[in-house]
Amino acid sequence: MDPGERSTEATMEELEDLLSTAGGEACGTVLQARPSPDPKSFIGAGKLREVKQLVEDENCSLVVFDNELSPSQMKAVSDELGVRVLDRSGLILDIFASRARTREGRLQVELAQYKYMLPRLTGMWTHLVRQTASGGGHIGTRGPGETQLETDRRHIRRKIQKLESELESVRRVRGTQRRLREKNHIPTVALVGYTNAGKSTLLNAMTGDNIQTGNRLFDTLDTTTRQMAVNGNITVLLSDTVGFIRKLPHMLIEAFKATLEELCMANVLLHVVDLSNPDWREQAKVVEQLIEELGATDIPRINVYNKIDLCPGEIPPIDSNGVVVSARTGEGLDALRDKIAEALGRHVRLIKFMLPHTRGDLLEYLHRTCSVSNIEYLEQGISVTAMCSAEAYARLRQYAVNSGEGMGL
Ligand SMILES: Nc1nc2c(ncn2[C@@H]2O[C@H](COP(=O)(O)OP(=O)(O)OP(=O)(O)O)[C@@H](O)[C@H]2O)c(=O)[nH]1
Ligand SMILES: [Mg+2]
Repeated sequence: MDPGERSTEATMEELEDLLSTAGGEACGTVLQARPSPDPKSFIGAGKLREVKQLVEDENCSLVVFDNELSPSQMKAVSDELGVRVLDRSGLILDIFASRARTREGRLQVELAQYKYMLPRLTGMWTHLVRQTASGGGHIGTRGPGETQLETDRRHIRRKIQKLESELESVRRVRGTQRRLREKNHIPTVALVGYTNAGKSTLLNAMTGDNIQTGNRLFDTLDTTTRQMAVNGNITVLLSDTVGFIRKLPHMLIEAFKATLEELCMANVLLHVVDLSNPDWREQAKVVEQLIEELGATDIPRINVYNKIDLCPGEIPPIDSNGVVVSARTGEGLDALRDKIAEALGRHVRLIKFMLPHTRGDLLEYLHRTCSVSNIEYLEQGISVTAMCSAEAYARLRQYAVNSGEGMGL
């Protein structure tokens, strides 16, 4: 088994957190070490009996597997245990479904759910048949045969297509908004990180905003973008997005790809790490892998080691790209702003120009390529303040009042 897929005490603890996030309560945990999964029942007949005993003793109504089971394994296990069986992906999908707020978020989750359901259809039908048969003397009635199953498959495929095209049109709108932002040349900084690392809390602390945060997994599903003043010279857009987790179901990554692609458009990534979690190194690795999968490795990155207020004693050595902060107490946030300014400063800078009245063409150029924040028509010329790219600065340098030093020119 891929080491990333292996269950450990840490992943089981996380599974319990996921379960309570979904509104359940764990009544027992079974961990098993075996070289490879049993093709039929995943855990093997002996272990299955042990789980069945636990289910009966504790009167459990649901069994959740930390690993992904094949549809037939899921059915075999559920038949044997006589209770509902979910795997980690199914549980995460369930949480996402309860959290999605925006139209795009809801469409994305629904799409992922249908994709998850499609190969599992056979098992679900049999389940249904068994229930009706035992529930009310319908013996002899014909169950849904292959024809029914095929109709349902077709139905779900059509539903998937419909969702995909609805998503497409929602995204076109967002694409327009993004192009508008690009046109205005406002640099963007995106927060990424493991779920519960403190991304939304950090966004609130940096922008004075009040978006929802919470000590539960997957609190944020939709992208939120806010303006943030990095310093007197630079204003950026800071965006918060869905958190990552180990073994994130693939259909969710696929469904959320467009939301996540926003990350690839950012000028700087802030990777938020929860330093108070004993498992933070592993979590950071998972995030690194997903950043790679999304093709965002080339974007300058700052590692933000958060929740330092919860870490008594010595701080572990961190990389030179890193900064230690507490989104709760505000400690280290100035240092973080400096780091962001440093990372961005090579690309954009707020410059004040004094243009001759005769150079309306340059004013037009600034409007077209930069974000202009202030214009005053004075006797000695037109005073313009704009967020400039190195290119724009180079072109209008002779009229600049302040310097664009350090922009790599
Ligand atoms: N003590 C302490 N708690 C923090 C800090 N930053 C965040 N938290 C808490 O950690 C929990 C998670 O914070 P969020 O900001 O919701 O985390 P997130 O990364 O946005 O999580 P998801 O949206 O679920 O991915 C909340 O209970 C916060 O109050 C910090 O610096 N110190
Ligand atoms: Mg959040």
